[in-house]
Amino acid sequence: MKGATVMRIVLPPLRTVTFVCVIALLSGFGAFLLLQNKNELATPRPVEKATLPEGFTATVVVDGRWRLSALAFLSGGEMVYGEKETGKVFWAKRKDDQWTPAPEPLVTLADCASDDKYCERGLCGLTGWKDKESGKEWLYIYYTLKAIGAEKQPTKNQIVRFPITREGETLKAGTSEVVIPGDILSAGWNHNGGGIVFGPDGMLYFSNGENGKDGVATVATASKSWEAQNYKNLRGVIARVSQTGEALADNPFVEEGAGREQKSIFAYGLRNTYRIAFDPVKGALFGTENGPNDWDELNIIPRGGNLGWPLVRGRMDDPHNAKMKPHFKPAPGSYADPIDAWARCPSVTGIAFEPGAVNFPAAYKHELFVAAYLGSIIWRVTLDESRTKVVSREQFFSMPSPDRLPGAGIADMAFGPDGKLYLSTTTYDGDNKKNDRVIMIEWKSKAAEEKK
Ligand SMILES: [Ca+2]
Repeated sequence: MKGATVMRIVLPPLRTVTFVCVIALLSGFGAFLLLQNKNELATPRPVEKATLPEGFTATVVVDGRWRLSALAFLSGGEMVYGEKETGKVFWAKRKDDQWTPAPEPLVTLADCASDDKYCERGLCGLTGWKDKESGKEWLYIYYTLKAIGAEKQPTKNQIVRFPITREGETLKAGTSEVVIPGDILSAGWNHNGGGIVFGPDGMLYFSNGENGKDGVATVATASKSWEAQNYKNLRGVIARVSQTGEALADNPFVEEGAGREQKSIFAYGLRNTYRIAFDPVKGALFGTENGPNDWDELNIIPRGGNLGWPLVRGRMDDPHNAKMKPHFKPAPGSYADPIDAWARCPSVTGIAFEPGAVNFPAAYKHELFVAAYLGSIIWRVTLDESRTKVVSREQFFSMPSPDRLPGAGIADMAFGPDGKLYLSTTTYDGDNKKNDRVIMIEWKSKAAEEKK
């Protein structure tokens, strides 16, 4: 995600509370605050003033959580959602068309970096995976470890997995195993990635940012960002590993003498790819990419690809890149331009493909959705037949105050097995630490139509 100027909007506590209350009362939403403790708002309830195409609705289905940085679904249809700083992963079950959140967390990461001064560190990503042969299921978590030993601040991200079992209607998580150890995912305070998904090949893909501070490097002024152009370490990359974290022999940078990190890399040249998703139609890997203050990107991430950071922002042929190009000599065929870019960064976060008109209308079948933190926007992206070019990008959803609380935005987004689109929010001010929620977007018309 973006740097401190965007992420850390700090207001004095009194001013924050006053601002929230004024907005709430002006909008008519104040009745909720007057009738109920603000930490215990009723769910489900409609999202006030959400902007959506006709026939769609947005409903708060989980509330009272804090900084929900990650959201995913398990094979039984359960929703799991993780809090960035507490390291807690909660879960909810859908029954009789209602989501019921379990009161106790499924997992608590006791060693998760837990202070908000760590900015983009903490619980960064979640995904579920079920082995079809053994029937075993796992929850994978990408997170930052607390400072270890003499360290003054956390410096290590790791990936672990927990075996998942079911007892009646209750989910249980067993003892965790380390999949990717922290010593090869060194963390800076920002650009910690956290995109984590299984591919159609059954392999684990994850994104790590370059852990560098903002800034555009040239050869002459090489900065930490330059590490994104170094495919010998896992900074500024997409990695591809086995279910248990081993580098794969058919990865693009495997060569004699290469270390584990290089052998794990699938693509490089990335600043901070926050989320990744596979196209269900053609199987290509897509990712959102956070630019510094300009040029957020939507990328197709090819095997062995160089995505250009820090030497190219947005498209290579854009005039602002002219001074960078003389230094940039990617290997033939390796460089990949973004398929879409935002000149002014909205801080793109979540990315999800519609699973096949399960709940959404037929016109939305396999459409791509991209979310942004700023303004809580979701765009509908239509691809051409080859699925490699953007035909159109139109705003699908936005959420103003009061449901967009001060400093709150969309952190993650996923389609559920019910074909509905779910998003989680992360608040960067507010002192009650219970502002965040999961919102469900569904097409009501389909249910009404089917009843006819
Ligand atoms: Ca790029």
